[in-house]
Amino acid sequence: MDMLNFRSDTQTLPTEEMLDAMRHAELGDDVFGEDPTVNKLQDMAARMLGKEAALLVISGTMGNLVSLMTHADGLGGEVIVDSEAHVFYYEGGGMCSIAGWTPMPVRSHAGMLDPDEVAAAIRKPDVHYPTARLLCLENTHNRSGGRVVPLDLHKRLCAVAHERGLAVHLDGARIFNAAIAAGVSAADYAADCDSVQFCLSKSLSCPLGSVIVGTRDFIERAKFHRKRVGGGMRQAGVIAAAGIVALTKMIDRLADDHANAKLLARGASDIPGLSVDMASVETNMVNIDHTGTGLSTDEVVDKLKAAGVLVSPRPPRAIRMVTSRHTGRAEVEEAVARMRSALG
Ligand code: TLP
Repeated sequence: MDMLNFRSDTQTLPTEEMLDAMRHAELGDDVFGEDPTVNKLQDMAARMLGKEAALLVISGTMGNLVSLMTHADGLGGEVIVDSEAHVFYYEGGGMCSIAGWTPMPVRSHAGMLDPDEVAAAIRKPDVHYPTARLLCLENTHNRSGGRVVPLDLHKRLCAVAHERGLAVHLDGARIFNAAIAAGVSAADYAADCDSVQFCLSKSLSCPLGSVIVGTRDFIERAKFHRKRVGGGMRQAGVIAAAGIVALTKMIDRLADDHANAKLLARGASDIPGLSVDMASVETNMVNIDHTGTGLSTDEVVDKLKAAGVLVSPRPPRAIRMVTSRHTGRAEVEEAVARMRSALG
């Protein structure tokens, strides 16, 4: 076997069926709303998430940014956001510098925000404070190792925000992983949110693309902000065609990635120097603590790379491995054997 790539599900390649669909897609100019394949994908996405309308964007980062620009509506204000959330941690500060929000970070605990801590972070209107207008959630939660926020906690967090007049945006980059693991539907999570962005790339295997869903009015306004940041696409049906395959064929198989992540976690935790909190492995990610090896995170990443296993650093004490359709049971078993000989 060649290099085994567990860095991220962002590295998945399109299926043959996606490539065929892209080749034969019926196309038009989507800035004019005239690409039939884009329109079909957007209708499908809105239906699946139980929302009025949907908008195709280029990436998850653009999905979050355009959603936040739309909620800001030129006014900005304060956004309550997990300090471990992707939108705060990994998106270049676009929420402040482009969308105009002032973040009020609240730290989650193993991926879970505490409704009482969120409530406490929402300050009463006062001439000194930016006005709190938005709560950002993330599910599955990336930095905690793909943890699933349970539906009842998710609903309580949305209620805390709505009771105080805040809107809720969900970064559901991996919402279908969350739904499958929780045994509910993506629409169940979307129901209490004002906007959701989810990725067609990542485990669903599209080469690119994310979708924002919300009310018809929200999506009309989001279209304006997408254009402002250069995301108005022309014959985008080539992207949407792969997205339609993703939504019809690639969701049910996510359970395999979750089972393989558990197998990987069990194998890794048997290697001296490595440990995994098994309860944290709920979807396709595994955060592995390497403290017992006495090595730095970079040293562990380099040793594993030399042994033919690509992983992501989570300094100072961990690496992250993500399963996908390219890393099935055989690849997981081979990776564990390589890790054992590299670090043993
Ligand atoms: N996450 C990537 C890296 O950026 C860290 C990864 O490898 O996991 N929301 C969440 C929760 C994400 O995990 C990501 C990507 C995004 C948004 C951004 O999506 P893209 O990469 O399409 O802009």
